[in-house]
Amino acid sequence: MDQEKNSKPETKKTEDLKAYHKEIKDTGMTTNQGLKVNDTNNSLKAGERGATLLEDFLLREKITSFDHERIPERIVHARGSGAHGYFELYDSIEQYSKAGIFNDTSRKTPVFVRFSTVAGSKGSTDLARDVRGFAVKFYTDEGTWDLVGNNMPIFFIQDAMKFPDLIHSVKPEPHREIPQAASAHDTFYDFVSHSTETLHNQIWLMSDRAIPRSYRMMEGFGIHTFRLINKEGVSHFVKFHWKPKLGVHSVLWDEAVKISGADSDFHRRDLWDAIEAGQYPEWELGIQVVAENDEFKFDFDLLDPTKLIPEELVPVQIIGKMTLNRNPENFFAETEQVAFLPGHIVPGIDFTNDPLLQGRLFSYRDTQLSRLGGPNFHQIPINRPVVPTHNNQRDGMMQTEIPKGQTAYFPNSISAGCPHLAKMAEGGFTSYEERIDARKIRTRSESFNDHFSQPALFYRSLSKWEQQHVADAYTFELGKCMQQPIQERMLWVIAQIDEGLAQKVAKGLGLEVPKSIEQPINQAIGADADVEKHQPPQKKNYLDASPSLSQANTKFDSIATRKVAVLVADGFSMENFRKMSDALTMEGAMVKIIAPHGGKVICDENMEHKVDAAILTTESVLYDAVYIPGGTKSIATLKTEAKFIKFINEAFMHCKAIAADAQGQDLLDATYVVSCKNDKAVSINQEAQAFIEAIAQHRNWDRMDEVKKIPV
Ligand code: HDD
Repeated sequence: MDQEKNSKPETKKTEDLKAYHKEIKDTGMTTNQGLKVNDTNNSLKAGERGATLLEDFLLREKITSFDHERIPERIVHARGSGAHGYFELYDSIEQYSKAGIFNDTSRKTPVFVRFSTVAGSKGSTDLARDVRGFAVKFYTDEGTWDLVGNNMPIFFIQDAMKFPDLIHSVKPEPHREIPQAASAHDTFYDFVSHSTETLHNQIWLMSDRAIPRSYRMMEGFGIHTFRLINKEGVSHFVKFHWKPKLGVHSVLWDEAVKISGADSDFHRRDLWDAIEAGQYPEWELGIQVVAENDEFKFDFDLLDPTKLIPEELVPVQIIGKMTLNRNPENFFAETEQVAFLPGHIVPGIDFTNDPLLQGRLFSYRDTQLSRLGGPNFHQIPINRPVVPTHNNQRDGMMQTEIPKGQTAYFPNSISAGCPHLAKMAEGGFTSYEERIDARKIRTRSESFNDHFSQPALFYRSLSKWEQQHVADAYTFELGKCMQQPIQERMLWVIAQIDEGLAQKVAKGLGLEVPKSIEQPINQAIGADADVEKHQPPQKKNYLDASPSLSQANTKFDSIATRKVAVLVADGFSMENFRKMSDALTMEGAMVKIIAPHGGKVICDENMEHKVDAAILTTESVLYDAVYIPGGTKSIATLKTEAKFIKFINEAFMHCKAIAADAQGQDLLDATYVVSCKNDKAVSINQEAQAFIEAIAQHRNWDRMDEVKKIPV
């Protein structure tokens, strides 16, 4: 891996991008016209203290360029981070799809991936409680395929027509532009409580999935049911899943709030650092396949994007792996300008009539026109396919190509019919010929009407600690609502998911769960209000629980890339530190030295060690575990610094693994750890292995009730 890391691994796409790289090394400064510049600090003036002259083209070029540096941020998913990588197929799935990417196991298909939050602006915190975008651009040999998904397997609404309402409700309220990057406010819950189709995604939003530990530890989902089309033209329904090799892990809300202050770029930095360190993030691609004939065998509609297919009903088949191995050269040129369109598909993949997907097929192209300035956004280097493109589309803002020849129409004879059409056998795209016998009608299918069964399935499938987090999240979010009728309406809808959950939240809010919904609300929003229409007399229970929905059943087999804070001062035990540090780094963990000051710290073998962070500049929430090596002098110093005590207490409160050597125990005795010495994730004077296993478990949730007493 090291060799690969040093040489900065290339894909066909990163090779292609090199043609556009601009090295600014050993070069003099010029204007955009190539004129050598010898002063970029002073404008041209009429006399030393005189007015600046209009003639000053150097000033004008520099300032106008600066004035126009910004492009409109994405209306949603404005905050994001990207990386390059590649996708490899394990086994051909030609029985389902004729797509080259799904047939040819020898290919390394280049990808560019952008992760994002949804609601916040470009500069908002990474740790907002939010859905995360998971958009993958595959540069395939048959053209570009974009799988534009999220880290949750379902969406808030069933029809694209409602998207502007959903987004307007969650964005900062229009009169005072508050709150930033937060769903915890009246307008969002006003909308949610009136549109019960949102409840499934809403309860996922209240779960730990909304506060990931890392982009590298999230699942991704294509959400919609798509089609796979094989060589015979047979269609199968498919749902796409990304499964992270590191498992699915989250932070606690208390951490999220504090990380937002300590390092609001936490996820961006984490992704960048992991790739720079050669710890390449990996996900496996899985598919759930349903034969056309089985379309109606489920208790929900496959075209309804607010429903998932439980993995226990249709298992996920793992078909390949994506590796991210290269950071972008330039954030704006690549991550900001990348344009994902769900309408970018390749032969072998096709759409279904999911009404949310259908609307997206329009929206994404449309948004790039204003975001990237015109119809030629596909010519921006990051958006260019790795295969040549030829057609008769011409001109427009920022045309950077020079199409040669006399013709720009089809059919033509002047250019010998070029560009000619590809026959299907030559890979020409043909849409799946779906039989349709329909009336033109503006309505929602009855089969989409069950809004409560799957949120209830999700909640039932969570572990005790996950359920507690959901209750806490609802209490927090609704507690931030100012209007009691909205809070009560939400309590009523939550009660339709789970009565016990509603009671817990109501207690936290100091309210009662209403027995019914107030009439005036329904009148105000019309007779067709979802709240009335979609109350099923009984929730369907086609599965008691779906274990795959719970993070308690994720992978706990690795500590790779976990950050371990080592708390030291001068005189710390080098022998103990070396043993532990070697064991941790062998397993791929990142060991960070935290000391009372920056610069260097000296161990008991009189060696200098570089300090990674002075205690004043860092916070416990930025690490996964804490280790305290012995050394009498070191421990004595740490004990006198209140922030080290707070650091340990916080890690303990957040249920993290803590290890100390015999003398380190002295320091732990000054913390709340003293009250839980038998805790399975506290290892005192034990072999490194015990600590490693505790870190791999991510958290010790058994501690959850006990640590609530800690006043940090
Ligand atoms: Fe969307 C961006 C994911 C529904 C309209 N969306 C955007 C991005 C992701 C998603 C990951 C960011 C892409 C990037 O990194 O550049 N969106 C989804 C998913 C949806 C979904 C998983 C439902 C399953 N979106 C959706 C609907 C509409 C949009 C129904 C409109 C009708 N989405 C947009 C957009 C954005 C966008 C306004 C903003 C920037 C962009 O497209 O390029 O067009």
